[in-house]
Amino acid sequence: MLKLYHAEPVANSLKALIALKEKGLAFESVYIDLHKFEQHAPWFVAINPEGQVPVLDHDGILVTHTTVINEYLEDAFPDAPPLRPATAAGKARMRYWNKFCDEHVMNYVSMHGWHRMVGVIARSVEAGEFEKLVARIPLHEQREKWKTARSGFSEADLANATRKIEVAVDKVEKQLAETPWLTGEMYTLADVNFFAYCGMSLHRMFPELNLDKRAPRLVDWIERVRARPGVKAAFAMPDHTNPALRTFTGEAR
Ligand SMILES: N[C@@H](CCC(=O)N[C@@H](CS)C(=O)NCC(=O)O)C(=O)O
Repeated sequence: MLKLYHAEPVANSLKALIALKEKGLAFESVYIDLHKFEQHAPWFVAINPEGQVPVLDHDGILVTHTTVINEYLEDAFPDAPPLRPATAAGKARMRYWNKFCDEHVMNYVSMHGWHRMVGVIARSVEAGEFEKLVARIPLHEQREKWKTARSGFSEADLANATRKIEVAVDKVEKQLAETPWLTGEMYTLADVNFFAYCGMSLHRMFPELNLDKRAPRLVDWIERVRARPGVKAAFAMPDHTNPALRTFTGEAR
């Protein structure tokens, strides 16, 4: 029995949802409302001491961190359609891209998302109440991120994040000149990873990148990923985001 604790089909939640849907695995969906800070509630922190979504529960085995979750699904369900190459070389290429997405992409797109969206949520909470909510966030980095979201990220940090995203866009464009998917001939967890963290929101969040001109292969890749039934099914999961805050979401569904 599989259960996924997740939020909207965006970023980390989307990444795990796509893998489950692509593999055709039935699962119980448990929605965690980030707008209500449910991820920091004691009952949820008992499930994930880091107070973040998503979390996979497979017959009582709790798995956190999306790259780990998605590879766990490959190992635990070998008969489901694979999203990981069979060869050692293919696996290494996929993991190289996963590492790149996790270390050099996620936090930078996330910073812009938090600046535009989570900041609005953080500022909607009254002062005393906000401090109480922050005090129960288990990870120091996340506590700081919530505080910064409330006060606003610095222009220098945002500019650096944009630079990192530009580097990623150019790097992926270069790879797609060589191979149809990030890892090679096969659509893998690396494509899922870059799409969920970056690809899905590029047009909407960074129109100034002029993507159609700068990275036409990436634009085509985004369309190919979006067209996949598993991706469509993941996007069809409930989205309770306030429409006014949809900087990450919306366009796709
Ligand atoms: N490295 C983690 C990151 C998880 C993460 O950042 N989750 C976000 C949602 S996209 C979250 O729970 N944010 C709410 C918070 O940190 O308070 C993963 O890959 O799962």
